[in-house]
Amino acid sequence: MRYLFPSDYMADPSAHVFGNRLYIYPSHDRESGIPENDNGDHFDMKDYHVLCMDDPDQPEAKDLGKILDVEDIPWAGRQLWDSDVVEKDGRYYLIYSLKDKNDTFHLGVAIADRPEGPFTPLPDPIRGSYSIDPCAFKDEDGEIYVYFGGLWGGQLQRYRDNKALESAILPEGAEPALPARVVRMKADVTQFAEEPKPVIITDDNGQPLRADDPHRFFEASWLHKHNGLYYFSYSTGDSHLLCYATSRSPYGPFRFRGELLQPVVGWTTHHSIVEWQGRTFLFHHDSVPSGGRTWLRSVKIAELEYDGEELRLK
Ligand code: FUB
Repeated sequence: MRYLFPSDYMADPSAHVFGNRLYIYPSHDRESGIPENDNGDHFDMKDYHVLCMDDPDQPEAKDLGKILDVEDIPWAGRQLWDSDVVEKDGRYYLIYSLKDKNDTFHLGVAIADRPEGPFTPLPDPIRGSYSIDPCAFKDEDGEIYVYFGGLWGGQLQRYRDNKALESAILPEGAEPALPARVVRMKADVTQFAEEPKPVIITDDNGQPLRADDPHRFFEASWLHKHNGLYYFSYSTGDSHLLCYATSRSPYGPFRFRGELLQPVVGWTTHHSIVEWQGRTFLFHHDSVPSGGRTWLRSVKIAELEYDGEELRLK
């Protein structure tokens, strides 16, 4: 494991290979002076940059500069959190998390003709979108699915059946854990094509993971496909693990398979997984370089390997 961009704080790295290059779309952490709280107000990011690499073994990633600023987004309130980019027909769609002027998270879309941007934001958030942490996955048949959701500051507990609740409900104990959501995108990649569905993660007996299971979903969805199998990976939040689960369908249900990463320094753990030049890489972050300040994180790379269907750090 090594740090990829020591000269600035970046987090939540979403990596993709477009052409011969690997692009990393991170959150751009900064010191805003807002005190740390469970609402995540201290994660007060204002813009996105894109990093790139031409070789997996190069010592550092290169910053290609700013690709979107919160001031250019008409519906913006505050806090640009995790994002992801998907390519379709030669155009690039940045799907991002942002609070509106009522302090409610939604997902937005910004479009570019090149992976390095600049990205032009659409005037409104995606209709029916809520919560945070979009992962945009393009399947082999060209369909694009977005996986999203995050608890606590990510506001997922404020929704049931895609409708806002009057007050938040967090399942407890033996109740089924709150699931991430998956939704297929319309052909123009700007709106949902259907109602989001729950991403159910089960144990070996087919039972949904319980709310008190340390392996239950919290935030940071990622989806990749290997040998026809869909791998859904995610952060467990307050138990600080990165875990994965597999399915034969992009909609799941996904069977819990194991832990990918043990807790890192810093409260959050977040990642992406990408196959590049015949190898598989984990991009993630920790807060070691900032001395443990959870809101000032640094991007890292590690190599993964398969053992049959199982995935683990190399
Ligand atoms: O970067 C802000 C938030 O922290 C992300 O959206 C979460 O996944 C966590 O990493």
